[in-house]
Amino acid sequence: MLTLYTFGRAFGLPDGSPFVTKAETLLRMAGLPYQSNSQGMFKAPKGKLPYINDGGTVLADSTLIRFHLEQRHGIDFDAGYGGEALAMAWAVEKMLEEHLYFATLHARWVRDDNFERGPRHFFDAIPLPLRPLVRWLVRRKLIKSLHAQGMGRHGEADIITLANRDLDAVSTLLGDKPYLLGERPCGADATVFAFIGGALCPVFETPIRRHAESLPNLVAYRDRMLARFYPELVRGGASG
Ligand SMILES: N[C@@H](CCC(=O)N[C@@H](CS)C(=O)NCC(=O)O)C(=O)O
Repeated sequence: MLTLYTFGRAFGLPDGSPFVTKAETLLRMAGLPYQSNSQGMFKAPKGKLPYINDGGTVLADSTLIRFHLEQRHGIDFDAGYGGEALAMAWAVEKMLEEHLYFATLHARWVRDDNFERGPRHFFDAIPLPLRPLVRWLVRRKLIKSLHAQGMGRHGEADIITLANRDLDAVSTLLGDKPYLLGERPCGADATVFAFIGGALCPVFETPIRRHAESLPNLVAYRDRMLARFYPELVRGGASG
């Protein structure tokens, strides 16, 4: 059976990582049987999660995993959609992965209060004498990578402005449709759900989350996707 390597359920989300959530949502959309394994980080072929082992084929990166599912298993995530709509969906995916992602990383890892609520606990399984050092090293690496990427060079107010533009764009494009392109989910909905769900995560206090909460179609979309693909995570209709 296909194995998906994950961080594991966290913060009421399918996974602490939106990229893992995206890959798992694609598997659920495809209806393929799979098992999750949250012990795979040290063997990750690219040093990141998610990756899969599909009958001996080990493959990292959520988008490459999608292409693999399409090619190996004949899944058509975008059935019924074409042309301009799919080009727009691709652009939305990459905006969320390459732009909004870094703003939410900043909110979770740089702000002390959010770090204490969330990422700090990723290290809870490390033996106590080593834990503070490992936590400090990983946080420092993350902050350096944000600086190298560019988002980390902005002040918090500018980061919020930039992130809110992404949320507004998704909200406008979604409009009153149930899914990004229409009545049925397309492949990009796995990504939109993962990143909008992350932005709305109630564990983290951030103006980005508050802006997302002020866009009712995004909240309804997150709830719709959660109910459809993760009914086990829905408690009284909320995702927290
Ligand atoms: N392009 C990759 C990005 C994956 C990614 O950035 N994963 C992060 C978690 S959100 C990770 O594993 N980071 C661990 C590290 O950098 O050490 C994908 O689409 O899968």
